[in-house]
Amino acid sequence: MNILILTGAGVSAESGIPTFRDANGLWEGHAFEDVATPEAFARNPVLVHQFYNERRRRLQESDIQPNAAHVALAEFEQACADRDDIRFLLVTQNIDDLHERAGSQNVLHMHGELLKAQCLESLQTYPWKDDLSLETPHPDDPDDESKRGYLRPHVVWFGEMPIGLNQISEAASNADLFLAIGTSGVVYPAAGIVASTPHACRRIEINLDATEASSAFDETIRGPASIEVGKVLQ
Ligand code: BV8
Repeated sequence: MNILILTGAGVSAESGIPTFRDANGLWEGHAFEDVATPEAFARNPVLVHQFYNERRRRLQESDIQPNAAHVALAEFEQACADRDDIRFLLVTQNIDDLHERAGSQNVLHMHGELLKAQCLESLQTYPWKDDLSLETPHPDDPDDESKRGYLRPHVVWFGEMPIGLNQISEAASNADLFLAIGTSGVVYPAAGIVASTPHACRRIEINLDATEASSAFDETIRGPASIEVGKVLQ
């Protein structure tokens, strides 16, 4: 039994992290595509760093905690790990660490991670909880003034190649069960995963509202992830 689960911003909504749609794709007057793109970073790195510094700080505030959906997914992963006849993969579009904080061991962040930084030169990533700026010393060479500001958020921007696409398409093409949770099915290639599952795969969508992808699913469950995910996975 091969199980593939895809989560989106809706799974973190009840933890207090606004979804992309709730923010109407706008942040302080900037369209995400104008802030979350490599061109935006080249044009205005200070603004883009500010955008992610604010989100990184907010994510680490004490009131932001995993919710029952994150916990149910972590417990389900553990139950699958104890069975050698089940292969399980959790793919998330989210850049928060709430799946990990709920206990999920093996999370594929296809759009990157807010709590990591990436070197613009080596592309190496580093765990990162602080602000980033053009003055940030390089972790491997903190005394080398010429290497300040070499770090970017380890986040996949619009127009950039998502992470793990080969692993995701391999899991999708072999899936017996595909569960999409809290995603509007707007952003590709994540939104296209459901279409690459085999005909025999059972496709279930758990989402508050109907989405652009709903018609591709065998079953659509309308309701909050914190309630519906546990019911489906039990
Ligand atoms: C790519 C990190 C090429 C950043 C994100 C023009 C130029 C370039 C590209 C494109 C273009 N036009 C189209 C594209 C493709 C583009 C795209 O899809 N654009 C959209 C806007 C049309 N995609 C890309 O650019 C991707 N890269 O195409 O590269 C390529 C492709 C393949 C192979 C080689 C090369 C890269 C996309 C990744 C962008 N980065 N995140 C950051 O976060 O700052 S995307 C970002 O928005 C999130 O990560 C997330 O993925 C997305 C939001 O989607 P959702 O997670 O679905 O969230 P949303 O708010 O939309 O929906 C939440 C849902 O939850 C709602 O339906 C709501 O009803 C529900 N909900 C709410 N509360 C609850 C709930 N459900 C249950 N319970 C609740 N309580």
